[in-house]
Amino acid sequence: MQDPTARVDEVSISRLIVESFAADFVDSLELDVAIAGAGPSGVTAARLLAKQGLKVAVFERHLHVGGGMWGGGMLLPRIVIQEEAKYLLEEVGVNLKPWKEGVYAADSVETVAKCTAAAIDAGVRIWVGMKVEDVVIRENDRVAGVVINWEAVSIAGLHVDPLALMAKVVIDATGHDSVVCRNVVRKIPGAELVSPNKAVPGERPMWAEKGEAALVPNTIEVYPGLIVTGMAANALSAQPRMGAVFGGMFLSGQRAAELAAELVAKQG
Ligand code: 48F
Repeated sequence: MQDPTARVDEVSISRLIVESFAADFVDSLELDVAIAGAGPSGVTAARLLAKQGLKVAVFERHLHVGGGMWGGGMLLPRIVIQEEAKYLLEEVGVNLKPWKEGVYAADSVETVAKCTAAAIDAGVRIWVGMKVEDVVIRENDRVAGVVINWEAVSIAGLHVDPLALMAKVVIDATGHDSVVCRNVVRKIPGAELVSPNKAVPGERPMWAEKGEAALVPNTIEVYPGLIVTGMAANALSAQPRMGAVFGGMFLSGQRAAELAAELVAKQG
């Protein structure tokens, strides 16, 4: 019998990696929906859109997905989920432990793993180590895609031009920093987001219940072609942070998916 290790010489390993990456990445250059950030809101939006047959990719600047979920509350790996969001976790197989009426505990590692796996199984491509650094615009300054670069390039401070790809809709799921929205405000003169002073005011101090309640109503098309979800939505509307309670993040991701699907359908 042939030695199976004989097939994996250095050149064939390198060729497989480059060719396999190139084929999948080229397929991500024209998307229905591009999502910046692989936290709970971004991954949930991605999964629900891909389930409807839309072509979706998530760009995550870190090498790991999951955003703020891993560390639970102060490194204790548990997150809190409310009744309203329970089904979004149960449908991906997360085990929820009832704590008191309408409130559940979830293992943060299990939640990240299962939400991510379900998104990939639904057809989402997740590109890690890639940072969304800008948007592409078209007529009337409509957001029409994203500009990406390696996060490692930013860390090294190298002057390297980015790549860009087109998307019918872009979702800012970058969490507290609202990176995509900030770029739009900074670069498009007169760009008017939800905030009355046209800026991104950032989140307010903690008020768990108020912050949670604000997440879904603040999940909107904030600029033509750009939807904001998760903590980015609260930061844009100067709403409070909420700590390790996550139901609102998953529900905001679901709302972002509904809005994005409507926008994609309008564009045909
Ligand atoms: O922060 P994050 O988990 O965002 P989220 O979905 O959820 C917020 C909660 O985790 C938590 C909270 C709950 O109480 O307040 O913070 O709103 O995930 C955001 C992801 O976006 C990535 C970042 O590394 C993280 O994984 N990210 C940030 N900037 C960029 C980015 C960027 N420019 N390009 C790509 N990814």
